[in-house]
Amino acid sequence: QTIVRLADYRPSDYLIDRVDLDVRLHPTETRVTATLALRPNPAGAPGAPLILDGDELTLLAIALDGQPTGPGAIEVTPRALTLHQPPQRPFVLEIETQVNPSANTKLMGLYRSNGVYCTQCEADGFRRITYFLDRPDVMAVYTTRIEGNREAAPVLLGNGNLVERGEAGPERHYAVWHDPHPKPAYLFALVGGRLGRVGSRFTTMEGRDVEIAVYVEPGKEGRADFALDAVARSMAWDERTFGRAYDLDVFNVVAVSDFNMGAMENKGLNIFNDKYVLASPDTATDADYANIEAIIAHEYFHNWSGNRVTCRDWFQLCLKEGLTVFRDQEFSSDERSRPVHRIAEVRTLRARQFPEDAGPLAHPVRPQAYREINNFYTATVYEKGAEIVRMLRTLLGPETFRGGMDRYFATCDGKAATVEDFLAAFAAESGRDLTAFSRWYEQAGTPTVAVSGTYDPAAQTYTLAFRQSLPVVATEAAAGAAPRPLVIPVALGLVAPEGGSVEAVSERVRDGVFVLETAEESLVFANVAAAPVPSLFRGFSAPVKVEHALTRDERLTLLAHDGDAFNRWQAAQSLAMEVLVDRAKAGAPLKPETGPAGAGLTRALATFLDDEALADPAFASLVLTLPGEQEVAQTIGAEVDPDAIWRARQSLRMQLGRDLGPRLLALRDALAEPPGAPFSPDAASAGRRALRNAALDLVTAADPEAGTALALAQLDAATTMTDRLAALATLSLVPGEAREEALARFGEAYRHEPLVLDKWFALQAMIPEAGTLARVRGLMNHPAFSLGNPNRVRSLVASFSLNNPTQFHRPDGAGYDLTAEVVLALDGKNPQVAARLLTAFNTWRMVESERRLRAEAALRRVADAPGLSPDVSDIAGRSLA
Ligand code: B3K
Ligand code: ZN
Repeated sequence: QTIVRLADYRPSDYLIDRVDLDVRLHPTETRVTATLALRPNPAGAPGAPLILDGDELTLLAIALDGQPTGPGAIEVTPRALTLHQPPQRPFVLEIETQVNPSANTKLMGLYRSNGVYCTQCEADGFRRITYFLDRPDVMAVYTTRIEGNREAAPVLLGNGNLVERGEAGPERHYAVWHDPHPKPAYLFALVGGRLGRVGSRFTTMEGRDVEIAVYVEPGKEGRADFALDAVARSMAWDERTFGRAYDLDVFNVVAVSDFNMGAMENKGLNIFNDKYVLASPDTATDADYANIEAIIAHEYFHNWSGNRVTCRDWFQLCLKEGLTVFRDQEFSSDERSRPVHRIAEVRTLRARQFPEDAGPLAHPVRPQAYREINNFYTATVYEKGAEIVRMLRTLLGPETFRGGMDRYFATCDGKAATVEDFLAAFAAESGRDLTAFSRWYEQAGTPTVAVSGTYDPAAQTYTLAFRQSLPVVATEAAAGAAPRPLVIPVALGLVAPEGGSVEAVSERVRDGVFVLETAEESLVFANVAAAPVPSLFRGFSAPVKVEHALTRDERLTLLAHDGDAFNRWQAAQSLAMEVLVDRAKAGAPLKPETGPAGAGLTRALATFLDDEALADPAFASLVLTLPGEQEVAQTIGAEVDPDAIWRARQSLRMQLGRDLGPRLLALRDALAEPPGAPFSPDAASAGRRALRNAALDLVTAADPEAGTALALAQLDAATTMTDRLAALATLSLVPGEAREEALARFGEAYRHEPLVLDKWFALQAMIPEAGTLARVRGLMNHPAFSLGNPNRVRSLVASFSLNNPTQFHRPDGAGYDLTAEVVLALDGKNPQVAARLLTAFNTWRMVESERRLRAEAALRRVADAPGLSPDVSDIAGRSLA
């Protein structure tokens, strides 16, 4: 397996200006005729052979400028078609290939999902449709003629605008689509199938009348309205917020049920995992609605950040992904609650990206080398990439940031750009040197910032001393190079011990932000009348771990009085974390404890609930949610015992449920929906449901019997999937007949709803009990389960391996074995999904030694298996390195 390095980038020797595709859809013998208008690239090597990428293609015919190629002129290998002496002037290659969409279980290239023909080309799937220069810096104008059976594929969709359609014989018809915007091959898409449609129109700020449509499985049109509306809201938001308008006459979204990831931003034809399109109150939870809105927005926003400005090479992936995640996060914050959304973002970052950055798969936001690019669609590239963009805005201020974005779009429109191009736009706009800032893209690992505060009553000064340290991460390209200090924006404020903010000044603080640029720095505030409590990294202003010596009382002050909602939540989290880490390290048996730490936290939460829960239930539900098991494991860092963490967390939940019980029950009543109230997925309604269900969860932890009764009643009365699933989740944690019956009834009721069964699979896979392993094995034989469908694998197996720490890390190693077994069984079918599942082993070095040995053995078994895909062998190799 060859390694690709950023340092080796060279422009393509040839360019392709126009692509005419003629695709004749057939279940097993689809024929593709590609007419490519090529020319030598002035920036390439003159006279070089033309090497077109290909993968699992059957070559039927090839012609150069209308003539058959002479003997020896071309050479075909499994992964390439080489033209040895291409003309050194513009020329046309016509290539006819055949592919088998029904046999395509990798779900890359052209495949069939439930009978629907669809494509996935990012990162390198276009080469599975035709021979091509399959790299993002080769951009062409595409015209696609799609022909298919009228019965089986009445709907034929392509990129761009529809220019022609008609009959093609007795049973067949065709459609011609033209996309005027030059694009890389990874943005190509087509769809052919029997699909239902909902549509609307949107007039852009430039006066363009756009037809928007969402295509779904026939009969499910009613579940597509929310996604359709989210498209229009995304279009309006991007105009308002970034001045970006849509640039084609149609915007189509198609939902398919077999999809390797969430969705794909193909130009004018976004293809989605149906999980992120279909929603109805009866089948989708509030979290589903929020995800749908966010992913619709994300893919739509790519139209500018990704499509109009694309990436020069795959090392620049964060250029489109980090930026677009930042944009979708801003959208959700504007459409919903900003502080609540920020907390959700940080929870994801800490649960997914921090472990990645601390484990064997750590890599810089812009990697310097890869073996399999599909393994780099990671939390680091996406989520940490978004944090870098957010820091840039914090450093430059919102106006300059917006100016920089405008400049980036203006200078890079129609180009395949780099991270350097992106930063250059902001440097030019702000007049600042962003060289040191750019290290965020190059250095892997989560920085730690240690802060200590000293008050000098005589001088009336308050000093904050900062020290940043970066882990040394050995990556493929930079083996253990010493990390250099990062530019870290610290949004901060000082809080008076009795509440209220301290108006202290320091010339190093501008608009509430101090910029830490060196390894160690001190910040002095003058005229401080009494010792304040520092509120640091407000809004989580940098993706770092903070070590500061705040006392418990100081944190309680922040929880009660900080003007920054994020840091109020953070104060509660850090109080809880301290208790959890202490208890986990002590390995205490399971009982609700009444230590002073626990009691202090409970009292503070009681006051908080009394004063504020009804005013902002969504925020309150987050304050009540303890740090997750993975986060506790990260904080402990080494020799982790997942069972001890679970017990610690469970004991604190029991304690909170017991001490806050009456309040929590009162809140449930106060927040009950009036009977017959219409459903709304909006953030406020969702927040009320979230707090009611968080209360149910804690009450049940303390009193399983009473909780079971409440949950059963809720299950019966529920009018939303959110409430029904929350009740079932609560029941799933209480062993016994009630649970088994409720699970059986739910499974029966939704047996024809795969997306709902996914939730049912996931719940059962996450039960923290030894019986879960057998349960998961059993469910793998359920008629609705299939290794061929990525959603099923993710909901059942990945939920077990990635979201059930005690059972994945079973002391006997059986959780590791199951995961390894499924990875190997899946690898031959769908390497991308198999590789993703294998990342569950990311934390294997952190667990205590007996588990570690078993995890390593399972990983080795995978690594040593014959005939591994590049995807799985890359993850296995790096995990063991
Ligand atoms: N760009 C796609 C991800 C493609 C993943 C390829 N393995 C979806 C997105 O981030 O919008
Ligand atoms: Zn994306």
